Amino acid sequence: MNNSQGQAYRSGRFGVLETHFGLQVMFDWNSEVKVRVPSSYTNATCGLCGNYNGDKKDDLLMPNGQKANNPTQFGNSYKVGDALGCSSECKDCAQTPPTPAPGEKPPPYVADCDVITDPKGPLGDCLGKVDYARFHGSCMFDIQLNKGLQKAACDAIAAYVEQCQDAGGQINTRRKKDFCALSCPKNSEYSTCAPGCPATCYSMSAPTGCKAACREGCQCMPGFLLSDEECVPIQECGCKHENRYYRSGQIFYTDGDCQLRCSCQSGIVACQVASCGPQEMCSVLDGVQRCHPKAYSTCSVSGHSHHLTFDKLSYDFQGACSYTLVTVSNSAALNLSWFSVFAEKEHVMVGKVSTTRSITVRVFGVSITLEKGFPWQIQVGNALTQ
Ligand SMILES: [Ca+2]
Repeated sequence: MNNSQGQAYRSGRFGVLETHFGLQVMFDWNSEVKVRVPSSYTNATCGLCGNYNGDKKDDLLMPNGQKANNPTQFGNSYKVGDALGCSSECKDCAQTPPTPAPGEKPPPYVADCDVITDPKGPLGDCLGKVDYARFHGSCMFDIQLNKGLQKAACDAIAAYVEQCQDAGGQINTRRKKDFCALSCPKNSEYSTCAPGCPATCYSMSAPTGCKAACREGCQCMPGFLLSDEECVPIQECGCKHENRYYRSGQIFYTDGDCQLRCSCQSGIVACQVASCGPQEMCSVLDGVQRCHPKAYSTCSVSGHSHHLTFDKLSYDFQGACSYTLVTVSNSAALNLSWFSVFAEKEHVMVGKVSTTRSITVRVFGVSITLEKGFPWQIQVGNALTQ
């Protein structure tokens, strides 16, 4: 995928793939997936995300056009392949966390949460500033629910650290290679106290008068600046045009009715005459004026396989194979770009529930994969990139 076809970027805890025709796929490398399509795809999709025709009652249609009797039959009808250990149903579907019997000792791994309550530990300064008991309680709950999975404790501790830093608390290095290690995106590095308002390509320095508390997290390495969400070498910063910042490669319009299409290339803005498509309108969205689809709809899969279709039907499907989340059913007739989004799911918690293991997007003849366990990495074809 080249710059004019779309882009991949990081947004908070999500990796985002976005194409020029408005498809947006987000994955948190863990369990949450969001697929957003523009309204031009109305009545032109099929898959676990439904047919996007505005009616949630007919979303459980199988590829043969028949209505499925239940979500399991529906889910299986979009199965595209078998993964290792793949099975279509859970043995004993239950969603509740384990509760220890009265008098039973908690398992030893709950000690991962003790960094929260340790007055001599790296978070000792937080004790008097934040309701530490509440955070310690949710940390213990989460790690038990996940049967000792360290990441559950790490997420709970990160939430505690965030509150603590907001309250003016100071933390010392607490992440180690074997405990809650954090991998930072390209050109950035971990800091216990990264600037709350970092320097960007637009400002070239931290905004003056910024009082935001510093944050544990990733910060751009020396010589790099934030260009939107990405750390880029200073010389690869985008363009400043009429007091606005545009990323290198970004397309935008500066007139009121999108008749002048501009792009930022190597710090230089070039413009040409243009107009919006029939399903689009010229408007300002997220601070940028350009041709936008008249509407969007988002389908999601979250947590333990809770599905929500484009038409807002919600259902649970615990299959653990590969499935088509969405593909274009009518691309030639409506002159739409073709794409497909596949999810590979796996069983967790002794097969009781399933969760998303990887997401693959096929578009413009390439296959792009985001896989759990490889945070901040994206596989394009056979090549792994950051
Ligand atoms: Ca529908």
